[in-house]
Amino acid sequence: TSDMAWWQAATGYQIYPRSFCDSNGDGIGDIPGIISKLDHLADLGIGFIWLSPVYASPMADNGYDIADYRAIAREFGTLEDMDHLIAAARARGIGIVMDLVVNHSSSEHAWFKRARASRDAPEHEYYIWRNPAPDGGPPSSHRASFGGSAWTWEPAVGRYYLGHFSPGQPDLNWQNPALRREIYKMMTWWLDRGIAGFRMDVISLIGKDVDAGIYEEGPYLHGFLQEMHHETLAGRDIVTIGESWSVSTGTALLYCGRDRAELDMVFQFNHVTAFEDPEFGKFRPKPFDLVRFKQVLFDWQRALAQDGWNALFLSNHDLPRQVSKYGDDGRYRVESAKMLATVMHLMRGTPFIYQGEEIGMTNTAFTRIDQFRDVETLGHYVDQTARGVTVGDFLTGANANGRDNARTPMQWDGGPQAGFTTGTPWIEINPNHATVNVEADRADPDGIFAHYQQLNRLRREMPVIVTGALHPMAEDHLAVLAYTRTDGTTRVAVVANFSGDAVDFDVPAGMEGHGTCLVTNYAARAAIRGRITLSPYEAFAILQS
Ligand code: TEU
Ligand code: CA
Repeated sequence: TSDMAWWQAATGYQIYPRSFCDSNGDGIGDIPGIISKLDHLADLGIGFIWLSPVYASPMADNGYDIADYRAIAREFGTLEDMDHLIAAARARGIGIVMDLVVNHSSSEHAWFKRARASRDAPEHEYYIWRNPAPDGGPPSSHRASFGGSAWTWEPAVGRYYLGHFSPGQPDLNWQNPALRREIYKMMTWWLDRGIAGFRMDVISLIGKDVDAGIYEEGPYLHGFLQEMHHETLAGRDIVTIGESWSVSTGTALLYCGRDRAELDMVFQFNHVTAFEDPEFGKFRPKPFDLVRFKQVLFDWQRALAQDGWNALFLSNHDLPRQVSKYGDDGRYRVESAKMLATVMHLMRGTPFIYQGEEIGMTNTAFTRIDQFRDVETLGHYVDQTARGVTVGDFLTGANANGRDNARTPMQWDGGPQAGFTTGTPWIEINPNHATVNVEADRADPDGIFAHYQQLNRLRREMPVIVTGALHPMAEDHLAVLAYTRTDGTTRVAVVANFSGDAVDFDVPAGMEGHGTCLVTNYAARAAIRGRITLSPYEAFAILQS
């Protein structure tokens, strides 16, 4: 319909550039590599790419530490390559959504170099400085996300600066109007290059009140987002997705409500944090519980049913591969990859595919800490082993939830370096690339890629899948996730078995009926009523009439 935005009907695809495709054999993915694979993405049927950071950076956090917002990292290419990517994608109907990392910069940014050299530099105020505590120690006990204190001493100015993530990622001081103007100018500069929008890194942190100890969703957040919208985003046909690890169903509409003039969507993580250990966090995962998981996802569906819009995803560059976390990456890899895709893509919202997900890539298992590259994993390794966690236990947690395990290179073919590079990859390639790769999967008409193509096609062709109301079904069932989508007289029933066993399912009255099977990972079903038995990881959608 005409009141539907392009980004509601589109599927997003996340590229983690370092691991996507290396064009020059230095072992690092790059922009020319991405350009060479655009046809793969066009065939998949996506509408836009969320490109993780490609800006100039010392790569302490693989680009989430930006040294120059208007330059491209040398290892990724040039600004000319970037313009070429924007145009080549656009020619295939694909928009480029840039990652906007403005809670912090790199400590190598020219602003920070001036800021740390003198209290009198205007840029000093672009960052967050505090005097030492009376004992000379850091101003507060706040810990950095990647381990250690969040405060770093700078002798040249006799103050500590805040690095909420790590010392290489000093927090920008959003209280400073000149800094905010610089950021808005930079955003406009990118928008004028023809990009399709921004994914905004940890955006809920920018309104922090450090002295009150408030970091997430602080008192200044929505004022800044409204100002940003007014100064740079308004009047452009773009998409904005704000990342927040703290947003809840209670606060979501403050960001993406229709009348707020802030953002279009949020990436929320309630379905992830529900399974983290309160003390040791992600490195000590709690067992998965489907009922709890459904409750979180359905609560989000209910909360944004009338206003706002959901961003649908299970995986990204910070999270485990979905087939390893929520499915079965062994015997039922193909079935469970298709099941998870079906469930997520047919909910109400905009679905995102994390590179490699479209062929069912799995988490890579590492056996030694020196195989990891990630600042988060390495920082927590130091912290947690110092607290008495054994190396073995830490590695188990890291293999389950570490970021690098899902950042290994794209597996394009079964060749020596998976077709990713002709050189030595920056991180080891998953040995299963011999069988799990784009070439093999795409050659199979029943492959995972073909399944995603089908889901993307349905989204383009059937308005009920984009905007139809979602009705949760069988919310207490221990193994089955089910819902219907309705739009006038059209109804789509979606049923998925999250277990590796055959499961009996008493079809709720609200989804009984017969019709046409739209998508399935087993033999097509036409009718569902009474008690049905679902095969391991079976998932299907039926258009009921
Ligand atoms: O992630 C936000 C964030 O809070 C992460 O530290 C998250 O808690 C963690 O990765 C979960 O494992 C964003 C980016 O997506 C991430 O890659 C960056 O490292 C981080 O911000 C800092 O920019
Ligand atoms: Ca390269």
